[in-house]
Amino acid sequence: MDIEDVKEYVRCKLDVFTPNCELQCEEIGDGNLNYVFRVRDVNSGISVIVKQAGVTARISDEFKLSTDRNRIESEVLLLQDKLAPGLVPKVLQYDDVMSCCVMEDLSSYTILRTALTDEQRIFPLFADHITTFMANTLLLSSDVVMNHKDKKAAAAAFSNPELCEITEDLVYSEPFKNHNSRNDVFAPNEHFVEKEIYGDDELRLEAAKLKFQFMTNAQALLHGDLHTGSIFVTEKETKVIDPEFAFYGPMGYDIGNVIANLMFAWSHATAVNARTEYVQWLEQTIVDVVDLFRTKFTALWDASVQDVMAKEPGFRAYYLQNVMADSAAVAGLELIRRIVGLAGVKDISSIADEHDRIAAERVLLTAAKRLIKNRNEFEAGADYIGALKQAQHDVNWKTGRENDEQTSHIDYMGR
Ligand code: SR1
Ligand code: MG
Repeated sequence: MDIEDVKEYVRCKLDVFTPNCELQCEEIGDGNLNYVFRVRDVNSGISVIVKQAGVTARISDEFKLSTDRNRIESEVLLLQDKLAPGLVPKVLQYDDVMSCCVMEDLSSYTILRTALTDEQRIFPLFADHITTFMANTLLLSSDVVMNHKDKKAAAAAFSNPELCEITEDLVYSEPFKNHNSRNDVFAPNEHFVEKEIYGDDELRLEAAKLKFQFMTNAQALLHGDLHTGSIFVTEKETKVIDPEFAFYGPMGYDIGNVIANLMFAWSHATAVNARTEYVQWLEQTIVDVVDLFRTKFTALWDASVQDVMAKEPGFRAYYLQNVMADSAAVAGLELIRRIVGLAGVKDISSIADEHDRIAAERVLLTAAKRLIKNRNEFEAGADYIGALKQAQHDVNWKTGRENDEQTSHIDYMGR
């Protein structure tokens, strides 16, 4: 739909607007896939969001995508609102024919990535909100809690092969091989990526194991793309949006995405010398996301576990340990794919100083490798901060040595 179509559509389809009302409409989408319109009644001030899925991705016709993703997104938002009340926008209606969903307008909120990267704002309740969202939506949609036949029916209803294929390609394959020749590596780090990522056999083997785990472990109904661009915030509230990549997959995929994207914010803040209070809040938020998730997951497990064998002593600890290891690995994969692969993040691309960006990328790639290879060692939130600090130290040490050896500017940039 174009802007005039959207006005006509909501006038006809929505009770909240009268047939003769005066409407304003603008296209506000900044994502990679869809078209997002805000429509407002000039007199009443009432506004809604209309999100429409096209047959190709907004960023490139190369991605041919089923419009069924709009049905999945709408149904998942309705379900998540039951599992984690108040943490997703309200869906007013969705329409299979037009592949569009009408939902609550969150214009008083800010996208978390923008608030962190451009504004360095602190959100004291974010870790609490996002861990409630993840513990509830993941555990309560799993076989641990659900009737197993209902869970299998849900897994079939939310089968999402085309969006999963994007993730299988962009997260789990291309960053390690560049076989489709569409990676987007920052030129001064090309040699570093060739050696440390494409050239690391052990890393590629672990990525292969993780890819098949992503494709086969139908553990819980994931959001599927839970980065800071999929989260709206105010100081008091959090709303998770855009679950069009939702499907039944490993829980760690959502948790690892949240952690990695907070690491991107941390990396940006460090590169631009953000104020200490803000950097400390980001570090504490990474710690809290991991530790609060564990606490909430454990309490919710005890309150809601249904499966007879899942009640065996020791099984909860075994299950959670696997989820935490997957989360660490996915955090590493997300860090690598956003630096090496096709879909970057502005936290990194907006670092203006070339040397700062070179260092920021190398620190995150170094931490990412540790997160993937040593994933079983990441249990508590502090482990993630330890990996970042260790990587910072390793990269500074190597850079210092290169400078001591009077490596030329060009050599250093290209190494
Ligand atoms: C072609 S889509 C590229 C990326 O945008 C989405 O938000 C997902 O993260 C996907 O990988
Ligand atoms: Mg999205």
